[in-house]
Amino acid sequence: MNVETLRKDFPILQQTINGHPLVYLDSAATSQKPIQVLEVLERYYREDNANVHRGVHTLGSRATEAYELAREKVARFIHAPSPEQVIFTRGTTESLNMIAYGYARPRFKPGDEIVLTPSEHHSNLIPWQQVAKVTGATLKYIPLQPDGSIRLEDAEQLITSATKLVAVAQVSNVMATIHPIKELARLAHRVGAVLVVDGAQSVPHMPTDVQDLDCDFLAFSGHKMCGPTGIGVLYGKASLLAAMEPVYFGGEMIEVVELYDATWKESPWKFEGGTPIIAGAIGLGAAVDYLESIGLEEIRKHDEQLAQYTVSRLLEVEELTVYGPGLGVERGGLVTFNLGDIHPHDVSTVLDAEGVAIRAGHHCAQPLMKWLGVGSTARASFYLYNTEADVDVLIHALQSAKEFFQHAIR
Ligand code: 7TS
Repeated sequence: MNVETLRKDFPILQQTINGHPLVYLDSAATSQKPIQVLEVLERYYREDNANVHRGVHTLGSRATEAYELAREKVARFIHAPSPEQVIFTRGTTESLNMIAYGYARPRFKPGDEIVLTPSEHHSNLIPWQQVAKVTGATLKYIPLQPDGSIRLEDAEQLITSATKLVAVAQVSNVMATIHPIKELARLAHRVGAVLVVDGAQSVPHMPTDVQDLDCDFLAFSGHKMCGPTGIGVLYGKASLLAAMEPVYFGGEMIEVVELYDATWKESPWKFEGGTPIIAGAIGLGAAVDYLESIGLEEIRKHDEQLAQYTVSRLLEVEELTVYGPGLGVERGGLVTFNLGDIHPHDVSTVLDAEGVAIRAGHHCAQPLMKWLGVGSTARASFYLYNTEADVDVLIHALQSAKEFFQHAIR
């Protein structure tokens, strides 16, 4: 993997911000898009644009073929047994809500339990809170270790015959912890519960094999993996999707409609009511092609190395706290930190003046911030186009920020 060469695929990176070359360290929020994806999107709108699954005209057939080909590509990418198990959604948030509305709400009752971790993104937390409120089910949390990991013994104790659903992010968007999905699947299945995996921060960064993981549902977003915004995926096991209710009712998802009733198509179409996200799906297919041309093993190795390098360099900065797994312990491609008692928004603003883009805030994980005992944190996150030189600029900018605020305080 030659980072210098592939950086040329990302036109957005070739600019200066506030007089400095852009150093983009916010890919956990959204990744940048290569020309290979931009060109496919433009070509689709220029040459093939039409609605899918309706007309029999040539453009309609071309658009439908391209849309369904994208589904096949995504299915292969995550090793789904069939493309019919890949539902196109707006993103991770919508995918998780669809499981909550279509699977959990009609089934759960008082006494049932939903098991989560306290580090979940709000998207994998609030839908389950709402399910609990409506159905009378109870939420249980697997306690976190200081580095954000969970102990399987704790999970085993919490996942009981009352458990109906376990929902966990494969990689935490704050702690960077990688959770043991296969083992959690085993624990969930032992008691007849389903395992929902939030793959927003894992699918873009490592090989994904849903059959090997044995997860029941997987949710992820296209925009974090070089694809466009507004497209995501819900994968489910075939039997679960067959039993699950549609969430959106309307055009395209029906079989027969009468005045007082209607029947649905099979999965995935019964879940894709209305004109689907055609260009988004085709763009995601192009993103999958792009990532596969580089190799997910390579990307994983690169992101991990860069994250480890960042942790080692951040530890050199006085008064800086790094959260998550320690140096040398496997982590996702991001590092969350705080610089003394300087507000992360101030850190981020000073860094932006030097062309460095990081995220500051609660990262849509307020319960986790409370657990960490902070209001917010700063976070640098990486992808295939980042280099050690980017990290060096970050460290230099952090040193300047520290000096700036120390002088300002005195
Ligand atoms: N789950 C995790 C673990 C995430 O990191 C995110 C987005 C989501 C779910 C929601 O994804 P969406 O595409 O539906 O919005 N995380 C972040 C982040 O860390 N910074 O900005 C968005």
